[in-house]
Amino acid sequence: LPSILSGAVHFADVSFEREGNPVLNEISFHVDAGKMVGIIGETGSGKTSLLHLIPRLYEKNAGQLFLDEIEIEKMDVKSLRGQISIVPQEVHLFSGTVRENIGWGRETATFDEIIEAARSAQIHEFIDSLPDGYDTEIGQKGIVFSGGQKQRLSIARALVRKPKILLLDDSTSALDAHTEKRLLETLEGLSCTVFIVAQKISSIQKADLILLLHQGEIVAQGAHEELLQNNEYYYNIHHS
Ligand code: DUT
Ligand code: MG
Repeated sequence: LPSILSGAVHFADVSFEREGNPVLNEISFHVDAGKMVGIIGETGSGKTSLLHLIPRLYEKNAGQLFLDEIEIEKMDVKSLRGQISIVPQEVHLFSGTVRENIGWGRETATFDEIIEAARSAQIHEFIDSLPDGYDTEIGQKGIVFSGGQKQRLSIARALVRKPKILLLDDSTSALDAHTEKRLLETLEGLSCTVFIVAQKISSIQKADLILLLHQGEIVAQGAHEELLQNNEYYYNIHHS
């Protein structure tokens, strides 16, 4: 069924395993449309796996996953993926112009839409400062982007698709604190539910909902202040 999502996400006891090994265990949370979810947890705790379940890049083994009130299995996969953008943990740029790299996957995007996405991703000024601007070649024959520039280009590529759900997998780790803050403020202003996987609490402390993962389980969830007061484990990582 093709349906236009508002962006609400609901996990009900979702479990996921790979080759018989449990990766996520009975994950439950709810986020309303347009809100921001922060996910933290040590390496291997299941953050990437959790994100991948939403556009069905991975298939859960148990539980229910609803977008709005619809179970994801009841939706057309193409329509589902058309409304969800994921910025993968490993950024892939290809040989081609900056403009082509941002428009990749959405060939109908106009130049104005590409610029708007780049502005939101805090990369427009940098692109504009290049001698060839958006026509600059990336890759072996062209310029080499820094880690943080690649991350922002990759976020612009996700935004140009105008998603209802945006999944950022450790996509701000190479940004300085000031740029990251401006990016998050811009994302807050979009009518889009945003999931941000991060390594530092400072990257996600303004999120409406924070999920703390540990060995595939949510060991704490709530807003920053609430978690600081009520969860010793969260308090300890914040102060470590
Ligand atoms: N896993 C596999 N095969 C895969 C992907 C993951 O066995 O292709 C396992 C490894 C790990 C668990 O799933 O024990 C969770 O991995 P995930 O990549 O979801 O963890 P993460 O929290 O994203 O780790 P990192 O912070 O290193 O990105
Ligand atoms: Mg990961």
